[in-house]
Amino acid sequence: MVAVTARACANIALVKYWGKRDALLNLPAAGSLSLTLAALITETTVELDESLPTDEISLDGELAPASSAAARRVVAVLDLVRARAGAHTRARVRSRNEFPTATGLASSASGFAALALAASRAAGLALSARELSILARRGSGSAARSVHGGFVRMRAGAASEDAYAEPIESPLLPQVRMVIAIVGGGAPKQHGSRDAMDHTAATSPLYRAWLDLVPRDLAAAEHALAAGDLAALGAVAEANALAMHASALAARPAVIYWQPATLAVHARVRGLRECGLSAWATMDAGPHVKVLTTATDAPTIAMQLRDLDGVTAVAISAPGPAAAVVAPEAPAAERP
Ligand code: 2P0
Repeated sequence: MVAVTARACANIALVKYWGKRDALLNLPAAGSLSLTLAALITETTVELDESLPTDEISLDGELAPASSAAARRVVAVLDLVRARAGAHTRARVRSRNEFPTATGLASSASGFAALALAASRAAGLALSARELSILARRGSGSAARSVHGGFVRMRAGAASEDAYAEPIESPLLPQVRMVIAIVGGGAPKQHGSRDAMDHTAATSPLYRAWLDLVPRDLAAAEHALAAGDLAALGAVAEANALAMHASALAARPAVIYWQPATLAVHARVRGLRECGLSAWATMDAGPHVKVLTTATDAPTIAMQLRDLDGVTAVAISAPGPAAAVVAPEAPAAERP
């Protein structure tokens, strides 16, 4: 029996991934750009066991029924690993989220990045970072980015082998923080991101405009990262998130993630910015708001958001590291 444990951090996109061009290979319709977050960690152990008749998957301490969508997605990644390794052994998978706030943030990004790393190592594969990112992408598009730490660019690519993520260096990295405001107590969301992005792509009259916008926002964000211009990066991130939500709002029927407190957080962020703080809001497929800021301003922003009705938890995260194997420990000679 071989058991490998890996850890990966979730990430927040500053230029969003919203729509696929190939569902089977999980190829994104466009590139994206993100920040990996130290506070949102998934730890996953994959143990290959000859005696198991089927894969056994436990998520946050609960066994996932084999017929569940979550289990089927995990098994699909395990099958890719087995095919590549020429193996047939079934796996026991235990995955646990270490998120500071009450639910509502469970991340397929950190989950599938940790799974891809733990499963490939347990099967004896030593994948390159690029191969690992491609494997993680097959589980979840955003997971391709969580293979790396810091700022990350996801390439849409022309084919499956060049749709992968890679780190981007920026002088902004040491100073950036993300304040995460949980809205609505972390209740399960009404529209899963996968279905919502497919529905938006299929029905929203604004989807074409979204696809036209992404390359421009990616170029602006990369320019801001290279120049160390947090205000420019924040402006692109906030506008890009609003454009993604505009496309979802225009879908028929509409995909609406906004709650009253979501708007209240946005208004407070704009107000704090007018007072001279560094603060730009972004949102994913849910009512929560994440605020891009600096280490200096993060405590003030967190305090200001905690006050708002409907905000049930607030956490501050620093940039996070790349996905890594934590057990078994690498021999000293192989450690970085
Ligand atoms: C992102 N989201 O870029 C965007 C913004 C949600 C909103 O990536 O179908 O769970 O598994 O490839 O990665 C969420 O989409 O979608 C996501 P799948 P995923 O972070």
